[in-house]
Amino acid sequence: MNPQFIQQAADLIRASKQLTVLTGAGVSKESGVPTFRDALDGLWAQYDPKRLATQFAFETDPKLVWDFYEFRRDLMRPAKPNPAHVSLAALEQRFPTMQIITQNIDNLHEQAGSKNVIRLHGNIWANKCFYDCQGEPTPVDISTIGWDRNSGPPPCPYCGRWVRPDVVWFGEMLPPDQLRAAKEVIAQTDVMLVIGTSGVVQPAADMPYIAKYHGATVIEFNPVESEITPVADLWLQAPAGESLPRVLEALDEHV
Ligand code: BV8
Repeated sequence: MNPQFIQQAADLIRASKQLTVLTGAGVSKESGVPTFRDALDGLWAQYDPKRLATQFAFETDPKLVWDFYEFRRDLMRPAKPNPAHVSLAALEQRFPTMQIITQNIDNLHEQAGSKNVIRLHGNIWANKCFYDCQGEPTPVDISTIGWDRNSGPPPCPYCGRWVRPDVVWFGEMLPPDQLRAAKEVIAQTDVMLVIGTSGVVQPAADMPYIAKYHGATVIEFNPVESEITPVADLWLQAPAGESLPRVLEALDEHV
């Protein structure tokens, strides 16, 4: 990776007034969490996650979709924040107004110590009543429910109907409060880091373009070209777990 790009990224971040970070599945890759584009193995290799992560799939086969999320929870459970998550938490220490906007549902930014995290697509560790029977959302703590875990989703303790993961499925609206918070900070952003996203899923994928429209400088951290690369002012073509720590070192060199 070009050391000049590291220095340029550090200089842009150092001079930033509102530093905003958009992350996708790639930031958790080095924690051992497969991205959406990674072929899943075993039983799930035959399924397209985009077709399973929908209300229709859940209503059609609640056990299949519930087991898909249990499979991913089992994959994510041992995952620990990697140097990319840790670097972002350290960056927030230096830039207190820094805001992370994440597409991820694995909670690894929070585990690394990041405080300002907007979660666009929910949290795989949380569950809710499929019908939000007590109001939107109706959170459900499944640790308090005794049910046959081989039978698919547990029954809602309030209405007895399905419980589902508290994540945003394809075709569902994003949580309005999270989307509003993201739009507000993007309008004030002068430097946006875009880390580990293919830039396909809307409306997250539009966010770097909107930031650019508002005059922001966009720095992409991704080993592979993405839908965001065309709008990036700087592209650090390396795994984020390698490039982000080097940018922080370069930041410290000129303190
Ligand atoms: C909505 C939670 C209103 C569930 C997820 C406009 C145009 C076209 C389509 C649409 C549109 N508006 C809405 C849509 C439909 C849809 C959509 O975008 N479809 C896509 C497929 C075209 N969007 C929606 O439905 C959204 N809702 O807009 O509501 C509406 C509704 C209907 C119709 C119109 C409007 C809801 C989207 C949320 C879906 N839920 N997650 C779950 O996880 O199970 S999205 C899910 O997939 C992830 O959260 C993530 O966001 C996405 C995968 O994207 P990435 O994070 O980018 O991951 P990916 O694997 O793709 O890429 C990883 C990248 O990392 C790669 O580039 C790789 O090179 C890089 N990488 C790898 N290793 C590293 C690395 N980078 C750095 N370091 C490394 N080491």
